[in-house]
Amino acid sequence: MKNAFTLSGVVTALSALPALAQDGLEIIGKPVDGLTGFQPAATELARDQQSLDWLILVIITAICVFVTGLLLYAMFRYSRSRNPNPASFTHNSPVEVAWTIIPIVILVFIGAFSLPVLFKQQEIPEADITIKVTGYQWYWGYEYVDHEFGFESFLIGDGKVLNDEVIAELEEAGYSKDEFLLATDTAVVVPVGKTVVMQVTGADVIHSWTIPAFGVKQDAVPGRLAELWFAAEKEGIYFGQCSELCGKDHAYMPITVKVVSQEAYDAWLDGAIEEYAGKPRSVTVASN
Ligand SMILES: [Cu+2]
Repeated sequence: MKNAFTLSGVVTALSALPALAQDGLEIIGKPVDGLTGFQPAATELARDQQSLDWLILVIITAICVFVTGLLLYAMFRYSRSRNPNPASFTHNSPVEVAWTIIPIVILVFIGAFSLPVLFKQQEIPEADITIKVTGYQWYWGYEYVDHEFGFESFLIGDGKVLNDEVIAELEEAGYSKDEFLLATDTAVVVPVGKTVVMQVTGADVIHSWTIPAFGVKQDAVPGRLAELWFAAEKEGIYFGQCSELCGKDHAYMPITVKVVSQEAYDAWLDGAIEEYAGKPRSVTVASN
């Protein structure tokens, strides 16, 4: 194995294109064994969603504690032994008005915080970079539409066993065995801080494209072009997984997004345009 690692190191150093975007990138957005909760928020959208989640968690916890307390009190205070003759009234207007008005107020309060978050996700801003993503059984295809090139992105390994061969493949692509089932052979590369609009569709059945750390998820429906947007704030590697059951290999079509500096992005873009025969960058600049 040692030899394979050394060899893979050399291969990584030599293969300029994939390694370039990877160098020094920290893996930020990925599930971690034994942890619960959210992945670190890497966009404003994800931060908003996580704050909203906390707000609602506080509210529902308070309601659960209150209702449980009332139940326990009623069970104790009005048990048959303590209260042999139950009251015989049939209604209580003030209480009924209160249990109608208070939930309405709580729901309006939640809506006042949740609707702006929803609108922010759904109102697609002007894009710095537009990428069309197509879900296939069972991999993703990406098109950088401004530059007219595209590529496909497959899971590293066959998803079934993590053997030495797959570990070597992962190492070669700059990952470790911890990224098995998450890492892909090619990745979406975007510059940090730029507004990226993803146009999401499916080629065969419905898939769903997501990066949890960005707070985005969009069904990829054949025949429809849906959109999502994000502006990642921190350089790093982020993973997602197809999130709509799409057939037998649904679990084996992960998503890798690398957020890199503008310079690294430009260099990657030039390499990708060359490799995938896209439209050179200068053409787009001239037409702006
Ligand atoms: Cu799927």
